Amino acid sequence: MTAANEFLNIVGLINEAKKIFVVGHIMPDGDDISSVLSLGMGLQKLDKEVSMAIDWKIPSYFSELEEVNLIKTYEDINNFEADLLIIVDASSPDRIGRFSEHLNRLKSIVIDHHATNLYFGNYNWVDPTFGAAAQMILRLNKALGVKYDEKLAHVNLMGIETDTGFFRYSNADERVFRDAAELISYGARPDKIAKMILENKRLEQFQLLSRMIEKLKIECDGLLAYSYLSQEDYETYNCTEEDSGGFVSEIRSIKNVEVAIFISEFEKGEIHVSFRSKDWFDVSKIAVSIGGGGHPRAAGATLKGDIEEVVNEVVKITKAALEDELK
Ligand SMILES: [Mn+2]
Repeated sequence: MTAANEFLNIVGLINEAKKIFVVGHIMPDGDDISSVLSLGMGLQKLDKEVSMAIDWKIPSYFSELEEVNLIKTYEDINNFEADLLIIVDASSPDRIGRFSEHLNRLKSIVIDHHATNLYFGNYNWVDPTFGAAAQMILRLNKALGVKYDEKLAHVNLMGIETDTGFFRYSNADERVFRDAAELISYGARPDKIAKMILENKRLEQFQLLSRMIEKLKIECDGLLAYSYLSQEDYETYNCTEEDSGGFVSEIRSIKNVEVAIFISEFEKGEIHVSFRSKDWFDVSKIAVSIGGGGHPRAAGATLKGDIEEVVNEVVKITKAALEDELK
């Protein structure tokens, strides 16, 4: 099945469906929230009955965007019946949290741009050439005949802007700029998105950042940099996981660093590993090898165990892979 055929199948299925359930991934980022909202709001314009949901708390800096209130939690939803379950920006069933319970029961569509996608829906439109899942939603909405207004364009642009690192990463290709320009022509405001996400930090976040920098270590002649925060660190600075959202990118921003790792313990024994690379090292392979997924330049995994042990193990695996590449 080619991606183009699968796209046409999906358009047909959505046209036929009346009640549609749109689900994003746990630890939602800007692209995920944007994709859920853009698809959900688009389908509402077509008079579909839509539920939008994510099994995770939405980071508070997104709350400036009033549309995020449309996204329900697992607990909010008491009727899971739908003609279609559409999953966006998620590469594997565990990424949708408890909503994965409905995978075998409802007809499901997966729309994603992660090369590590497991094709876990009944229909899967997966295309890693897109910088953001939100670009795929733009195409889907247009194929469905959705008319864009300012609000829809604005939430749709958020995913493209955030997943390309505000148009700085290598995935910010010509198509990204064309899609962004189109959404801006409908009224989206890239400056407002950047301000909401980049210039909206709590003071406690800076104290947590300083703790992260204290614990920073450099290996492999400066090519690998990593740090971690334990549950105690978060407690000390009165912070939650959302406060450390950009830390892995801060680590990558160090001169000559190719691979950055940031490891955080949100809950005791529940550990999230984030990988980033700058130019050539494929971090998605490391992430997959420890049960996660992602892109060559940005990937992650969630593990259970003792934080210090996880840090040692993850650094050991990454060092070995990096040294192997350098041979
Ligand atoms: Mn994405």
